[in-house]
Amino acid sequence: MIKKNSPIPIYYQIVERIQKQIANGDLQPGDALPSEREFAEKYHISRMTVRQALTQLENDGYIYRIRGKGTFISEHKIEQTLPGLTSFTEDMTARGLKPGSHLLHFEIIPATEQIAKMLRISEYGPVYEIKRIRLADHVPMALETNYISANLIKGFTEDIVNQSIYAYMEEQLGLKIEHATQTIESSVANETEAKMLEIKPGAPIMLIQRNTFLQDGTPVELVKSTYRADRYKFAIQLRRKN
Ligand code: 16G
Repeated sequence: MIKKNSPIPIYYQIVERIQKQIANGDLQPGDALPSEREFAEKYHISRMTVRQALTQLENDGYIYRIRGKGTFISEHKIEQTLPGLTSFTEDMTARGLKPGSHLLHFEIIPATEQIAKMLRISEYGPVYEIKRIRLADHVPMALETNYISANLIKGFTEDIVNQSIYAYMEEQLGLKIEHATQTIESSVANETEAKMLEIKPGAPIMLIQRNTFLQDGTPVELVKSTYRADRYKFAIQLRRKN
């Protein structure tokens, strides 16, 4: 119940109440919330207070509004725990989602100066350029472009790269993928990205670049990914030095 004389602001009590209902499954993705007026009448509070609560929930990604239709509960964000060096296939499987890919492009190209430098191969050396839409339960989550030395990784086919690249490298080639450096930047989707990710142009995305290395230090991949910011979040473990 809403406590009017609590030191916790009323709008915040509403925020927490809705968050709790989402967490325990009483509110499911796609469920409609009552209108501002209905909320205000139900709890005997002002519409301003309701609006403040809904704005916070919207900014934090718990709900979204469609003009003329109402307010709805968002899909849960998929959390990827850093620093676990996991593959997309592992990430989705761990969450009970069906991983999938839609292969957009698969070609061996000559390495540009930058790619050659990152992969520590000679300029114009053969690299696979693999572009995939990554899906979770058939919903697009990310657009991913991998650059991988074709002299290092032999035998990629369209079939293989349409599944798990990491599984092939580890299970079929016996390679030990060990560490990676990764940067994450925020951005907005352009027309092409929006179309492929089934979001609106201008919607928030996360640009992720990963350089992955084998146990012996050999760079194995350079990956550029575009993740939907409405469906993905990254958790980072921090430890204070002592
Ligand atoms: C993840 C990695 C990507 C890697 C891919 C392999 C991020 C940001 N990127 O998407 O670097 O190439 O997994 O996935 O996490 P796969 O084994 O399912 O092909």
